[in-house]
Amino acid sequence: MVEKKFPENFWWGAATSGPQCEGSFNKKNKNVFDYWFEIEPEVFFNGVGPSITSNFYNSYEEDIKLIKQLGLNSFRTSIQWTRLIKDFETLEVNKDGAEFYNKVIDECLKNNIIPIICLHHFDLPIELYDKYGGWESKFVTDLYAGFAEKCFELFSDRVKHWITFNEPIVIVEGQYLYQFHYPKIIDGKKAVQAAFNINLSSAKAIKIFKDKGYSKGGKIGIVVNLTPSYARSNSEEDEKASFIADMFFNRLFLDPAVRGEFPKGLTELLKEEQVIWQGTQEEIDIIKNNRVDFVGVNYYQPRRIKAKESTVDTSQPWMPDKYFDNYEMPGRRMNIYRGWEIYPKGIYDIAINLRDNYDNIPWYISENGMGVEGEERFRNSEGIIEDDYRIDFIKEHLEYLHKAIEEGANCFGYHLWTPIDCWSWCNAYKNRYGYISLDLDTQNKTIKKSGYWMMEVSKNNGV
Ligand code: BGP
Repeated sequence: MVEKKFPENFWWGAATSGPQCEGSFNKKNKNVFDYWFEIEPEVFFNGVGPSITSNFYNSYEEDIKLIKQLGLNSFRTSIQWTRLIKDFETLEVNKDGAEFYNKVIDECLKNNIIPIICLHHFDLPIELYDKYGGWESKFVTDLYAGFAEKCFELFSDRVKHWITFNEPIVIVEGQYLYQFHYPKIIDGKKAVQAAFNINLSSAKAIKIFKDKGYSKGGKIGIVVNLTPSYARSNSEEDEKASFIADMFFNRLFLDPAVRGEFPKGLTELLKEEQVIWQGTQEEIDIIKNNRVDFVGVNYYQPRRIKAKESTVDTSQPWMPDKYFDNYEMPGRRMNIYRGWEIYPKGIYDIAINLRDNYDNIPWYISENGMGVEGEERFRNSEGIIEDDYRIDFIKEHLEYLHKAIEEGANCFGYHLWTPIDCWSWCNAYKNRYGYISLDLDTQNKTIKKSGYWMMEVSKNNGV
């Protein structure tokens, strides 16, 4: 029995990215991960790099058919800057790259699947880091805008939903704070400048999209990973710490994208610390005047925060962690494979926050999911992986999402990460997320129990 119906035309879908499903196969230029694997392969789980990943480059037709078979009506992937563009400054296009993305888009449309195309999924060209310092550089914001324009020019006759960046705060955290993306720098001031420049890049792409008429019949948004910030207690100190963490990790991108401005409290704090970004009035106006049409929200885990207890080493460069400590709440429910807390109510809290504080902007869940190691042990005699834990995980999140929609949240879809098991950066193929399993040796793809379950959910438009 279907107890919870979702709105008409709800997006049932799944998301992946170019670097993670098609990898570097037949690519002429390298991104930061391609390069990092070349110099430090041992960092990547079992030494598996981005060369073929899930073979989407060669098997996109079969893969899109499988996605169709799940009953999904929408699919997000990304265009790799390093695949499409041969020369980042003249914007000379690599013909193979353009042809590949044309075929992927056409195949989606042939199968009645809405393609949602992202322009940046952690995949900065290494050349732009080496020459200009990557996101630290204003010049790179123009190169990115040029790349975005090229994508609109080539594909916007068919692609009607664009995403400027996936999880921009993760780029900042990974590259400049916590060392999980190359170049693994620890430098809060550079992190802050990169955050400003990525916001500016996104706004520049939106400006081109709107000014040059690509927005006719199309929409553009950003995907942010929101980690609702929960204070350990309602003491003033814990609440303040949690408020600051929220400004840095959530609102640093959400606010400029939707409201056109940075949170005041955050800019004041960064000024006081003398780590505020360099930004001209003209740049601030570009951000202000070029906001997103919709938001994609990736939700995996909450952020639990307590007032700072450890001492801050003032001889070290400034870090946002100066104001808070992470809090390990006793009894929290964990996904032990990924080390992330499972907290389905977080999705409800996000929905209500967007409803009440962000003008109820249209949004969708662009990623949610559960990465599990060693799923082969759950394969039954008929060859199907019985991933009941994933079904439970999705169901619980959908229930909270449904409740929020009933209460007026403007959510128009739910995408799982990911349709087919794909490459997880440094974790490579350790944890599997898909509705469809991948045998890495044979590249065989088989639908999991959760995939069969999703067929019913999408058919019934509800759980
Ligand atoms: C998000 C990213 C995805 C994906 C997912 C799962 O942060 O947008 O690219 O990888 O998380 O995380 P992971 O692969 O690190 O387990």
